[in-house]
Amino acid sequence: MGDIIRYEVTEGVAVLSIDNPPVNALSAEVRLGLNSALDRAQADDSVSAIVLTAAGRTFPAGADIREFGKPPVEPHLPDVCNAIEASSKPVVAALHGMALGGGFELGLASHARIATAQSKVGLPEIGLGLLPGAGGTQRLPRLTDVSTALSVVLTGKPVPASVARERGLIDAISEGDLIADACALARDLAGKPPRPTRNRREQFSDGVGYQKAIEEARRVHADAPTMAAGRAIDCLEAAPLLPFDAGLALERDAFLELRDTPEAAALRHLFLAERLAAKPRSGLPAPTDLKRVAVLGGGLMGVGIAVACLARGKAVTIIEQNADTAAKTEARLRSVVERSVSRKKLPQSMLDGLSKHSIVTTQFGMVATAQLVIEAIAEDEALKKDVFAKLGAATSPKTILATNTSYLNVDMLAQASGRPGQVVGLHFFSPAEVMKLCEVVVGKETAPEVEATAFAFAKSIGKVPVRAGVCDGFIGNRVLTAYRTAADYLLEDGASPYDIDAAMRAYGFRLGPYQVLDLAGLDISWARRKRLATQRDPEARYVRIGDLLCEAGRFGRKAGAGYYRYNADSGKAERDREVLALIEKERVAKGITTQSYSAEIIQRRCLIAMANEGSKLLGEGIARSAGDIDVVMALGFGFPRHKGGPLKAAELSGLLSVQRDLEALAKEDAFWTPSQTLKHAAINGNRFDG
Ligand code: 3H9
Repeated sequence: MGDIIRYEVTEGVAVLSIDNPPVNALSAEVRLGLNSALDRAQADDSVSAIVLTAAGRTFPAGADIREFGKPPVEPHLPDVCNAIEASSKPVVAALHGMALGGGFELGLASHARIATAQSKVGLPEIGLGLLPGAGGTQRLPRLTDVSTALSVVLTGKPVPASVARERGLIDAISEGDLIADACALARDLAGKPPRPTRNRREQFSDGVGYQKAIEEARRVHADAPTMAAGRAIDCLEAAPLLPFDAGLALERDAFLELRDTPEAAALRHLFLAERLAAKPRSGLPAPTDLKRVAVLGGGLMGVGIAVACLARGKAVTIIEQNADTAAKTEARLRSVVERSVSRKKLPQSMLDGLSKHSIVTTQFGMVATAQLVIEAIAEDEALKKDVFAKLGAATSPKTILATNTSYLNVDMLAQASGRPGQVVGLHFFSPAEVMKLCEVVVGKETAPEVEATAFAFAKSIGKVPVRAGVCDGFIGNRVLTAYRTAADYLLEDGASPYDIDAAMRAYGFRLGPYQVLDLAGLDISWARRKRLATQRDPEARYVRIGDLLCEAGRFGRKAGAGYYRYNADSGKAERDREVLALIEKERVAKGITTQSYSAEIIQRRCLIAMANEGSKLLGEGIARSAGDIDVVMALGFGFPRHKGGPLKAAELSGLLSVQRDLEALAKEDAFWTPSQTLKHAAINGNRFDG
């Protein structure tokens, strides 16, 4: 037995401590070590009870996710759990930190569970397209009521210790020394007959009520994006009906089936990719801890950024142009903070002491007091250049100057500041106090310490930073533009906006591309198209339908009409014949012979357009990895998580087939020309990511 499991006996209790940083994931080595330690404790005559605990910041946070793509190695986690439960000496699980997934299942198999007051327990497997596969679906409903069991398994949300105690998920809370309290509990149990969880049936006394709850859960989760919810409900349903070991076998089969689905592979990919994306490049200097932030411009975006900073204890100054806009910004700030307090994202004390933590001012010179200035003014090139020149003059050489631009050239703004090394892009997504994504746009001259600090800052305010190079639209908006182009081609060639939206919703997006455009306002993308008109290749295909709608005053939801018409009373989006007529007129004018497209073709065209653009970003060095692009699209643009992001989805569908589809389409239009990066990955049979 190596150091991965520490074994110590104190006053007749063997304390088994798992030591596998960072989160004590239950790798093959840990499972093997646990089995041997349990055997040793059984054979040790000086031991009358066992405490199972873990070193470091947390009790195991689950099975080792990195092992799931590989062939399973014995002993399997369900066997370790069974060995704990079968121990003739009582086992007490001492939980701290986040006892999740397989970690909590070790606890459920133990004879008692005690936890620190700050800890949480839970079964988050659903978020990985899985179900608890080490007895969780059979043991949990034996310890708690059926609705709690369903909620823990189907929401995957960790439960705070106090609630877990109330609901029977744990037996006691330790307010003092967790291990000492666990040992005392273990000694107490040593004199009593063992009470394995598998033998408990008191939660099953109301069979009809149990079944009703199961049926209701089945109804609510009928449209769940993966099979995991349905399978988990099947297993929970079986718990009172099948002998325990048969229930375990059912759960194991379902777990293995789910583990091998593309959805689980996609969700696992995103879990790991989000963590990889957030790591800055190796070799960067240590970051500076930024505590004082100035936000330039208190529009919706600026205020959202300010609130995200306030939520993580930064002192924030918002700079406004004049007294009138400052008053509006102050009101907006208060209302966003109020909303965050009501959603329990901020404490009431933040609202009560808002003026202590934040200042809204019209004095531009206040930027000098900040370590980081984030520019969040209107997307106007001349205005931003002017502001960066002023910022360069008004701040110290150490101040970091960030722009929240969505499209503009960060290098150009950096030059305007006169201090290009200090300039970086921090591209937030609206509403910035909620959305987790932040593209960190590193310019040609951005200093390494500025890059490192920008990453650390984004993480410190709860965002997932993703590194992007400078180009029009960075990662997310470049891929989005390709998605919209593919959709527009389909639109002009015969599909209706309603068909396209429905197809993409069926794929898993919450809203289709035209619903999103209507929501954002069609005038925004129109203005950008007009700005870029002179740079457009005159030979390239150009779909004018969006422009024609704008010319007709149809700016989207805010104007009551866009691709949809919005019911004046209910605000409901309705299909509009006028739009269909406008599109048809355009097709006739261009001499297009229309075709009909199935939902599958619409989904495929949109996916391969996004994947192709993503692989161009890789080839150009704008994105660091395919995983980074997937993270941007999933966190910032609603790409369905269970598909893993455009590049993972393309990889799962076979890169060679994506390559062939693109080549066939490229015969008609150069937009579809496959990127070299994709070509090489496809030809070599490589995957984008490991
Ligand atoms: C399961 O248990 C199946 C069983 O039912 C049945 C089996 C038969 N494995 O998130 P962080 C790494 S399924 C491997 O940045 P935080 C993570 O990649 C599992 N690695 O920290 C990162 O590595 P690195 C069910 C894992 O403080 C580092 O730990 N469990 C695992 O923000 C720090 O992670 C879950 O789904 C893992 N299971 O959050 C829980 N977990 O430093 C998944 C983490 O190299 N984990 N890592 O980048 C979490 O939710 C969060 O990590 C946690 C900590 C809340 C624990």
